[in-house]
Amino acid sequence: MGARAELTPELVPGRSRTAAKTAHTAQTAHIARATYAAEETLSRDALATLQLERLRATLANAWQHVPWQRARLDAAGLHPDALRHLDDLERLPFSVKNDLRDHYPFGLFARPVEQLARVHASSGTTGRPTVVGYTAGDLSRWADLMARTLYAIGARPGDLVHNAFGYGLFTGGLGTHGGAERLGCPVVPMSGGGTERQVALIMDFGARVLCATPSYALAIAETAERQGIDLRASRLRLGVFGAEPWSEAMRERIEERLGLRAYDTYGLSEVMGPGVACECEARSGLHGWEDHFLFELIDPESGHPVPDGASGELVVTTLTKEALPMLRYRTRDITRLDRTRCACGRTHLRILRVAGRNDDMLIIRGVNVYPSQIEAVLVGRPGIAPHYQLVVERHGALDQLRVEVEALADTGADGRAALADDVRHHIKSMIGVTVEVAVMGPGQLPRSEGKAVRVRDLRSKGN
Ligand code: DLL
Repeated sequence: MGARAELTPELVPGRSRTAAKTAHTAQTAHIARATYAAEETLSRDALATLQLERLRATLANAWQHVPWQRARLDAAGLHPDALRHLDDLERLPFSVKNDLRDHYPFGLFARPVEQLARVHASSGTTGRPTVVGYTAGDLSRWADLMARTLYAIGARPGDLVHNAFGYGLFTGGLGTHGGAERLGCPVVPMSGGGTERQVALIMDFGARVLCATPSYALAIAETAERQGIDLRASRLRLGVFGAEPWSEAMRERIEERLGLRAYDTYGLSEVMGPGVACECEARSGLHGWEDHFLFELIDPESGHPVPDGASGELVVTTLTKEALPMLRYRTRDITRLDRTRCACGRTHLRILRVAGRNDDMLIIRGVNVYPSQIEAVLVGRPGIAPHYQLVVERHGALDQLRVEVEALADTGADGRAALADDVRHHIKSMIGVTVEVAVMGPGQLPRSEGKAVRVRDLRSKGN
């Protein structure tokens, strides 16, 4: 691990908390070159050498221990000893979520179950769950990467971390927990739910860092406001938010209502969990930790690489996972890559904000729409609360989108009709799609306690 700089700004005695928070925000924006690990600033050449060495070891691990991987590697003529360049990996076909499902539960593991330290799994609401495993070494590297992630956003040893990511089979809670402990931060292992209690403990314990899905962070803010508690006056300074797509507009709302600086963090259980990529203080994309993962961006239709700057599907290869090496895993997440040097001094590429999943993209009358694009239009519109749901229905041969939003206050039928007109108009002019808008009364839409369910697809039900 490299040298660390101590940057924690203390509250200035005699100044209001809010003023101190503003000072902190200004200060963090100028912080640069403070890293948790020396690997974060390796030269590109050194990074490529390390990646090649680790990729060889990963292929060897997969080839020796996972019959399915061995067959694929052999068929591609990619015996681990034959790997000369990182690009050689392109000869190997992609792997997908169904490969994990087809080998349920442990068929793609490179270690027998007795040698594992932990197992996580997806909820399995749509088919068999995908099961992922970790050796003790994997858990330790995960904790390091999550500590690196927390450090990158400005958390420092001793900062109290309120962890509202779900604990359990979901990787968010325990993954973040391990990283906070590794960094030397005391953790409050809240998990999701019990929102009034979350508010009380944030206030009483004086948490400095909040970890949650962005939709749940907003639900916490709303519950506090309803209770007459001003979380902006709490000790919260930093937010680590992720596990679902969210917009810049949502970031602004969350920062305003919680009085903290909000950072985006990305990950997926198939390749590890949270801690795969994270924004730094520059907030101009998420550094993908390239000493542990290889990132590619492909055209989801053709599978061919897309040029830097263009949008495509992220493909990830693990470089240090022992229990479950994943080779060329198609994430379905649509993003862009930025390989230019970041102001913070880190050399790892940046993954731009994930717009959404390929499989969440709606095609409404020929227009491709991601829920996060609708969110960007809705959040912050006057009179509208930042909660929404999208209902997709089929009328005859045409797919129709109903956008359900919530009025901030009880405005009566006329007020609701005016709000609906305003939202419909802005969605049409900014995204180019005609939608139906239903304005509900305050508090009528469901609130998330984890990953928000944004889309209700009624098409398969014959509507
Ligand atoms: O959501 C891991 C995680 C936990 C990441 C906590 C960040 C914070 P999964 O449940 O396997 O793992 O879901 C992974 O969630 O493929 C994306 O579609 C989506 N996702 C995760 N982070 C972001 C993000 C965790 N920052 C899937 N922005 C991924 C947009 C995200 N989508």
